[in-house]
Amino acid sequence: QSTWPIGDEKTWKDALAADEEKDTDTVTRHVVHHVSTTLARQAFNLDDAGAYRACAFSVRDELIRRWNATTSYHTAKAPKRAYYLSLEFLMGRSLDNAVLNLGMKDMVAQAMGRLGFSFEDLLDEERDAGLGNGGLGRLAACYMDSSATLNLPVFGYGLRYDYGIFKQLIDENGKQLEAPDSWLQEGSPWEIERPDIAYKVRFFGNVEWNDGKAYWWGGQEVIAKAYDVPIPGWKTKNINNLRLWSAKPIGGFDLQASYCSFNAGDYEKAVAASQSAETITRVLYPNDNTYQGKELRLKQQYFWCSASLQDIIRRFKKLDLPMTSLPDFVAIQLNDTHPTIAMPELQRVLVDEEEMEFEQAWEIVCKVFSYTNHTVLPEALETWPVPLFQSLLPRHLSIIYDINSRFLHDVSQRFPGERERIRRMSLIEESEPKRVRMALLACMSHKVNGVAELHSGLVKSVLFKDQVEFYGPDKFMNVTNGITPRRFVHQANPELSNLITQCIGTEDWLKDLSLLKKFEPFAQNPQVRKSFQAIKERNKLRLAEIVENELGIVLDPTAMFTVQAKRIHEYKRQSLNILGCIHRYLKIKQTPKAERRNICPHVAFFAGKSAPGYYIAKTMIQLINNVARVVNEDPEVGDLFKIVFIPDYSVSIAELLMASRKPAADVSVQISTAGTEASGTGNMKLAVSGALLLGTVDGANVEIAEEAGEEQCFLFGYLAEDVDEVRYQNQFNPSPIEQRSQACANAIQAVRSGMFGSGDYNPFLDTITEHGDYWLVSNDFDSYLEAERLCDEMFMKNHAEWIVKSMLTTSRMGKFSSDRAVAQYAEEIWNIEPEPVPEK
Ligand code: NBG
Repeated sequence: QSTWPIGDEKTWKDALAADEEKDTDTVTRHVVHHVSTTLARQAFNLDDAGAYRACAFSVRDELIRRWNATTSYHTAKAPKRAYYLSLEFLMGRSLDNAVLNLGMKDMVAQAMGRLGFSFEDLLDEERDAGLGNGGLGRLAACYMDSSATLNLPVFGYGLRYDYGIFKQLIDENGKQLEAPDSWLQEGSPWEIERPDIAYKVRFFGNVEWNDGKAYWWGGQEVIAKAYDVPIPGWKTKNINNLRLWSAKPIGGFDLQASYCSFNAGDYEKAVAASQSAETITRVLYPNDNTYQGKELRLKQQYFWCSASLQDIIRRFKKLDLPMTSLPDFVAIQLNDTHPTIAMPELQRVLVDEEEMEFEQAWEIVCKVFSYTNHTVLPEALETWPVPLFQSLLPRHLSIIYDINSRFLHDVSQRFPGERERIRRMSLIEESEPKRVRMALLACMSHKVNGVAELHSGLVKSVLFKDQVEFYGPDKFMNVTNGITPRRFVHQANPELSNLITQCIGTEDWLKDLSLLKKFEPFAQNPQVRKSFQAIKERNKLRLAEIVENELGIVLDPTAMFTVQAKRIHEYKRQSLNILGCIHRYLKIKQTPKAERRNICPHVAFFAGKSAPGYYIAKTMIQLINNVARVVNEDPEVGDLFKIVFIPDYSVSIAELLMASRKPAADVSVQISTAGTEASGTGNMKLAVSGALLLGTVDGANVEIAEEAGEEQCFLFGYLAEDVDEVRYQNQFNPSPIEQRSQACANAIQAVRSGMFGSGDYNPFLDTITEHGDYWLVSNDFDSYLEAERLCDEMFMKNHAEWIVKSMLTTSRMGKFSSDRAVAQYAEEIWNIEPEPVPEK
């Protein structure tokens, strides 16, 4: 920038330079400035909440400064960019992450100290941004962090829900209650409102044809307004952008049509219409791994995709290039099938607005998009009823039909006479009513990936078998998930982070996690082993204190802490865990007093939410809480066993449990039925902090065991390749449950006997005993108990070895950094390069 648009160049430059200077004094002044201006408050009435906000605003200023620099550099340079479309971004808290990434933590903590506040306390004032359900949303957040860290020009697009994932409360009967999460009530300091960036989005209406050209008109129009969330990377000037759309009515209350003679009725109609617009981004759908075919959900999807594409195309058009160059500048990643409607939408724009030939346009669309599949569970696969599509998005439906007829023509050329194959591959399912198969549409993009080796294999061999045969195998690949070591080790487990840095002599492992392997030799160093163990013990002690203060349960911090923290789902099998707990309880009670000292003391932690409408999962939560109550109050059990359900699991609670400002797990419980958990990422978070894996051969567990060495893990259960057959037996030729597992039958019997209160647990228990045990709880039960037994034995009798295994696990988790995953997307799918903002 050589010319200054206005005023005096020197004045500008001096002021900008002065603004860039950062030390404790300037930070203190900035915070005070925000207290008195932004918050309009004074020192004497400033509480922690106010101090947090002022502090956050001053950190945000720094983010925005660097964000501006990145934006103008990238605009000038115009590199190819990747756009990550995700309906969920589970960001959690931002303050600690921002100051660490900016390298300002000490400065800011000192400044707040001088002003009379403890920075650590202020961190707890922040509300989580909970704009996601579980792994899929947190993965998107980790990928944003890694993209910024790697200086990659990646832009996120999502929705700014007024209400994020509900707050989970547990009532006196142990049942889950849901309360709204009004996270924006006090406003968020981490977003920048952009009234200047807004697009119109149309729904419903009619399609008319004129001269072979389609016109889509009428219906409802709403405005998508942008809110930007700056994403800092670790030790880089680059700050990326996450753009979230909020729905607004056109022109506020739409009174234009009637403003000559509007009356009370019109006014009310206008207010209602504006509410209907705003409803679109009101709330996040709280389902994880299940599809719910609601009209409003499809509206959310189209609203978000249309706005994002308009924004992407506007940016591209500044380059003044023909539309055919779009794939050289734009890569769009579909995070699951939720944004698949963006494909026909881009086709609509290219054909109807840019007047391109249909075939040529579709070729461009396929080159621009790529798709990540996150599940093989049939209940999670999106298919939208054709009548709903027809009414909400009539032009898109006709485009999909066009694409489908061309596609099926090609299929029938390749596989003549194979009508069954054509029926399977059609984008339209011939059900009543007909349905649009979003995953098959997404498969027309240029790359399709699964999220762990095992999962990607199933994607190819089961889910998209026909598609692999048709398109060839090159389109289908694997990118194993990862997590950001900044948040889940450095920030969450600072003591461990420091120990690693001290041992290997550099902090570089935080941006090249493969360097963790240099920590491995220290597992043989007794001094370091002691420090490692001491850190774990302190973390467990702190977690125990929190549990005592918050839940009134007193824990023995030397007991083995097992953690299963994730959404509550039948396939994730909290069932197996809680029935295992019941077995343990019964066994303790049967063991003569004198022999009880041979029992390994245990604390089983559970955390997770159930979808509000998922009856069986809610029943499992109730059972966990009521078993916990009975066990924890039984004086005979004492310190031998405690069960803790931590309510309202969130990113912040994950930081606490897993890696944690109190990373406290000894054992990571990952026990999904083999072949059902696509990857899992909690397994990675726990493993880097040294928890040993107690798990099935599923998802990323396979690769974790491969990396850590199987000797470090306790694996059990049927393998994915055998599940179908066992399931078939269970359903069509079942043996009595007692034969599959006497221990399982006993635990179930104990529940039915009323030992854990009179809750109605039968619908859940019957899934195991009466309805074919689809998830193989009884079939895997005994081998689960055996794995637990080995685990206990080592923890009790050979704790020194346990610590070595724990250290080996930590040092071998280098693969599971989201940096590695994102670099792989950048190179193999998006074809983009790092664009670091140059030093001045
Ligand atoms: C989830 C899988 C997890 C996986 C995350 C992130 C969906 C549809 N899938 O196993 O269940 O770790 O995606 O890839 O939410």
